[in-house]
Amino acid sequence: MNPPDTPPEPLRTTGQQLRRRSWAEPWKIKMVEPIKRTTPGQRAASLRDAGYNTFLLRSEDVYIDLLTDSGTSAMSDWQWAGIMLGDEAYAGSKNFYHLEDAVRRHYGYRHLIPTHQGRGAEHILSQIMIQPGDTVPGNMYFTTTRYHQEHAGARFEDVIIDEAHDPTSPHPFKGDVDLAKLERVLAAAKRVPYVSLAATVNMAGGQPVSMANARAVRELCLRRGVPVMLDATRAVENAWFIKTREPGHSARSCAEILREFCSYTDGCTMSGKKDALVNIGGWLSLNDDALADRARNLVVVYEGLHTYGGMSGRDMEAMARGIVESVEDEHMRARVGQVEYLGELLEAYGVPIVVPIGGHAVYLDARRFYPDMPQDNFPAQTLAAELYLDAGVRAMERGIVSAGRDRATGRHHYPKLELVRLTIPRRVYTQAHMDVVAESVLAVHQRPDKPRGLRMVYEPEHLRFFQARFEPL
Ligand code: P61
Repeated sequence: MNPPDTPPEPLRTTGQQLRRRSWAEPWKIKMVEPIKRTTPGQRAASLRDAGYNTFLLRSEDVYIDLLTDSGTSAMSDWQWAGIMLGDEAYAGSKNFYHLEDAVRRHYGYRHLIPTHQGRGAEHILSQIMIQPGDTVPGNMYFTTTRYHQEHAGARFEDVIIDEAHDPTSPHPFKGDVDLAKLERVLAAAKRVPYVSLAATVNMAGGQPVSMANARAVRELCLRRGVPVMLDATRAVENAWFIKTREPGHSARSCAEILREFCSYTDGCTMSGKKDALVNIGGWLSLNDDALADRARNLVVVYEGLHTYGGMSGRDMEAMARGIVESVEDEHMRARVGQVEYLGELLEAYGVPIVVPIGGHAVYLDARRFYPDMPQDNFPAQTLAAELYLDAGVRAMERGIVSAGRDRATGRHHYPKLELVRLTIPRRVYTQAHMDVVAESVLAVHQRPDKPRGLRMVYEPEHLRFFQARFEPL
């Protein structure tokens, strides 16, 4: 073992110098869940049955499941122990107060309204703040967030920096708001109920917002009297990027950074299924007393009593404990480090991915996989299907299918980004799984015979990507 201050010797293998890693995951595995491989024939049949939509596959037919990091985390023994301490009282469960304490301590907001998951919080927030005809500016849309804003009568305006729409731009904070764009929207709109600020912007590739930008958005909005509402779903991952990329923050803890970041906002919606390391749960936080009263009033209509909001006592306990674990620097280093490992492997293989590598996922650039395929043939949907066929790896389309249709014109939105997301569940897969994924992506990338694409044969009315069906062209 090296004394703590001695830099480790680089490892030498046959002529190569390898970077020596001084850290590994800060946990060991206590329980395993078997997964099984499938044959090419089985995968072809499963994909056909699923209408070439990875959301419609049965999970038992998947080998390595990178559909999402949502609700797919492995809980710790401390969280599982908390499950046994569930207080299932209808009202005033002690676990609610533990959760309230954890959210106040780590996110800093005054009021906590629990919800069954993130979109439950988005629904309540949109209903209490938005009036028909409003405009909601935000740093790139997210599917459910925009859905609830539009459902309440608002129009969403994208005010993210241009670099976010360019998968090759190495900008370290591609989640940043373009302040000039925001100024223009604030000046032109009839009414802006709030600015919707998302941490580590999902649709841009898991790209973070800098502390400086959050502060600047706050100052601009204060001058205009407009509140800022955070989508805190992956705000701890955002804090890790601030720590590692933004000058002046390297000596601070993720926990400290998170508190400061949230302090520039007036409330948040949260899907606890991501950062907070649980399989279900979410919340709405607000600082304003009157607004919180309205939210508590509405939560009983759609979610449940204001002290459980659709969660059981044990779920709230697991989430309270998950929050505490999620802000640990060592956890975040391993979490984001694993995503980076897969991304760097793919880069080394010459596979076109979104750079910089995101916090929760590596995003493949389907346009560069299939440069001749028109966007109307759904390149990212096609690539996700091809990946599944190759080795049973399940990924998610994040392109034209996810973007849906413009409510006013009924035409497809044509997003600049046509991506496939390889999303890494927290504390679930090993480095060997990542190696297999990278090899499969490489095989698909190198295949000389390119598919022609897909056509949509069934299109649901709401959030179509979840249940749409396709056929190969
Ligand atoms: C995901 F294909 N994300 O990334 P809920 N905000 C943000 C999210 O990432 C998020 C929610 C709010 C999911 C699940 C999912 O188009 C999709 O707890 C930044 O899922 O309700 C969820 O939180 C909503 C997958 C959601 C999708 C929508 O995989």
